[in-house]
Amino acid sequence: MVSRISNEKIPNAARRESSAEILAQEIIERLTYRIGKDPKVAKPHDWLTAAILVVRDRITDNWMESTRKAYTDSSKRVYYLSLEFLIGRLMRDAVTNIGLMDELKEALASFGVDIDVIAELEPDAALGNGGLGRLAACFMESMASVDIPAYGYGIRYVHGLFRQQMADGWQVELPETWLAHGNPWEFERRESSYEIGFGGAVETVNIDEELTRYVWKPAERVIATACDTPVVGWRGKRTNTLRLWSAHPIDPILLDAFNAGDHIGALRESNKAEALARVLYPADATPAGQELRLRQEFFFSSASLQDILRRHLQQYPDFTSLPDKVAIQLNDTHPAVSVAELVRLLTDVHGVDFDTAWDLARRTFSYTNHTLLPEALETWPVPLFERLLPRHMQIIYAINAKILLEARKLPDYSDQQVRNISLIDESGDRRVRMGNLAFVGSHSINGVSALHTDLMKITVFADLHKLYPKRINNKTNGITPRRWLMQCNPELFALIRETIGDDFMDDAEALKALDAHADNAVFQDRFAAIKRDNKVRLAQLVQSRMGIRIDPSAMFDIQIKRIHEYKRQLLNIIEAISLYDQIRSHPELDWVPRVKLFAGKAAPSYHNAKLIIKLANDVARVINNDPAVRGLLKVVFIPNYNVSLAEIMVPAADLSEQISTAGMEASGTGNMKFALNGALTIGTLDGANVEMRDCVGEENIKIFGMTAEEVSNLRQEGHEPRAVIEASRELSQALQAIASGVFSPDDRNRFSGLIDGIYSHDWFMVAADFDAYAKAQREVDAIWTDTSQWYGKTIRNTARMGWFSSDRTIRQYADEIWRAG
Ligand code: B1N
Repeated sequence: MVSRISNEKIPNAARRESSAEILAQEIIERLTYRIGKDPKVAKPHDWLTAAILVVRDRITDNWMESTRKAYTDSSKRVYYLSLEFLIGRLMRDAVTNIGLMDELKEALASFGVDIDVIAELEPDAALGNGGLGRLAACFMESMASVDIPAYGYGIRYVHGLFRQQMADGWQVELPETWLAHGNPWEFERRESSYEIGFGGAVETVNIDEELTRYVWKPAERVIATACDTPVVGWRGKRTNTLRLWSAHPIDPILLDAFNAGDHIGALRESNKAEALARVLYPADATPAGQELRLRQEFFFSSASLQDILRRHLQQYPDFTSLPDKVAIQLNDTHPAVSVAELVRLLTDVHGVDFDTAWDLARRTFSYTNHTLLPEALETWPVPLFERLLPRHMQIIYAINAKILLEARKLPDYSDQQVRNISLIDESGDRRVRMGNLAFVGSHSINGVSALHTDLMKITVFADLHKLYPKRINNKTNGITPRRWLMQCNPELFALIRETIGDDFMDDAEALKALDAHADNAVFQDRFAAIKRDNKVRLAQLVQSRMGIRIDPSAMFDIQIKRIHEYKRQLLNIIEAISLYDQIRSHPELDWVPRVKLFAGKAAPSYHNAKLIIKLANDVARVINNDPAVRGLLKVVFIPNYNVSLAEIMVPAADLSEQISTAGMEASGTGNMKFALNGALTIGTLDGANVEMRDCVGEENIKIFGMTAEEVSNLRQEGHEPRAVIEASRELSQALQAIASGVFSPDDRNRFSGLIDGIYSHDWFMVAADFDAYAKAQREVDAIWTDTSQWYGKTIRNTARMGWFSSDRTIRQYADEIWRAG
């Protein structure tokens, strides 16, 4: 095992006395008095819990200090509202950040406990679906690391994202139970509880001629209770709070009903309340439009805002200073109902007049858009919205009236444009447009990559952009280099440190210094040896989990992300089939041995995505059992992709697949993780790939395929995929093989829907981009064959990816949007 980051090398002034012996004593103390276990009979889980309690207690002083300081300095606080936080395991993160890894390891070893073994027992907190949720987690770590007083607000789901199992190659979803052994990280805050209402009616009280007050009388009420997890920044500089809400009934049991013998009915309220925080919607950029989802959105928005206003009033006399002391970032439209809720709380509860409340709200909120996919843009049927949130519906109408009036004043604004910016979509059954609500309620609207931001201005928000031309701005996503380099790739981290010193640990852009070593043969050998070790580790995982042997000297070609048609796993699979055909036709040629690895979950209701998983597994079975390509090609779909699996797969990749249809992936963040860990990217000019090319240099990334503009033009002109397919022998053969049941002899028509889609409309440009992709893959093979060229490029990727640190992203948010920190 490589030495992890040690204490003496990472000074931490605020740290207590912390030799291994002292930590060992503390562990025994927690084991005995908090867990109630005799060390002689303690199970691995007990040791993990004891270790976490020690770490947590160590963080707590700093946590209180951070909270106090924000108060005494009257600092502006940042609130990140997100329905998802995909945090993964926390122990390694916390321990590295406070610089206690070596001591903790030694302390546990003195009891015969291996830290790597117990660390694996920590459940992966999967309170998110994919990129959006993982970004929120990276941001939490970076906000603490760059010393910004911040709170994350979300829901404490009892069940996070489902566990994926394969049954005969099909995805099967099983419930995930991350809380089964309790959660030693969190503190329940019973005193921070708020009532959340639903339904009912609005009463009007006429105070005088001029003034009317509105009182919402909800029909249902539940209690939101806070649960806090500390988030410690790099070098323990600051510790922020992730505050997740759980839901409880006001009356745990309806005694009247119980006494009347209705034992089930007595619990109905309780079950209904607890359903709110029961499960994460497994939708990633796919529609989740059900009533429970809107309830979840309002539940956590309202609880968070009540908490924010309470904290503000504790410190300041009134709300005039709200925008100066509070910045609320809306992570996509999921918390957009907050705009109406803040106006309601300020007016109806705190007596602020409507215009002032609206002005305060707009100066306090900012909104991040994460997707342009029309099916992912949230809208709610007006009748549902009105029934669940009658007062909010009134407020939305009032806001809409203001906005539409403003728009009408623009001279060259058409009726159609006015209809487009309305908060109500009237084109069919009337719906509330959450994107427009978030936009008009915010002073800043940002996209997550340069291309995505440009596209926002000419697509979904074109007409709002015209009305408010200064509001849209870009904040290209980032990743935390602590988790995605230091922790997941300790050997590479140690090599970099030895080669260029420690500066990059506090400023990822200092990785640039590695550039000077990119062509050095000795350095290349060491870099390559580390990559190999990481590949061996992944190969062992594949062998032990799936019984499949893969050769670490082959090129590891990896695509890991949610399964979605626009991400084009299908393009990758079809290319694998085509390669398989070519190897069999020309066994005499020098093929580069490849292992194509996939992992990712499909939304349970997304038919085609599930079919793509089945196809990957069917193709894998045929290829992996064919002696003709033995040693040259393997295809593996690893089940149950999650953050912990990513931490093993990312450092083991030679080739990173970032091949979405241009214009459809808002940013991507996996792309950044791979390149930072020394993989070559094969990708389209989509999302942040564009900026990655600018940073690493176009000779160090393999870009192929149509641009976003070309995609848009071709769609407008009318794409004729059939002609394209007929012109490509490789593509037609691969498609015919799938369509004729070569990979599904038990059900020949299994994939006809998928293939028909490509022939008939090819919306995702799989056919249109196929030849360019296949050619790019063969060019990648050629680079691979020249080892020094390969490592020259991949080392330069590591060296030049520093800008994609989420510390940089967060500094930009802080300087340009929040004006905090
Ligand atoms: O957000 C990531 C981006 O890097 C990805 O490109 C983008 O696809 C992802 C509804 C979403 N966009 N939209 C979602 C998630 C859950 C849900 O219920 C939409 N996720 C993204 C970070 O910016």
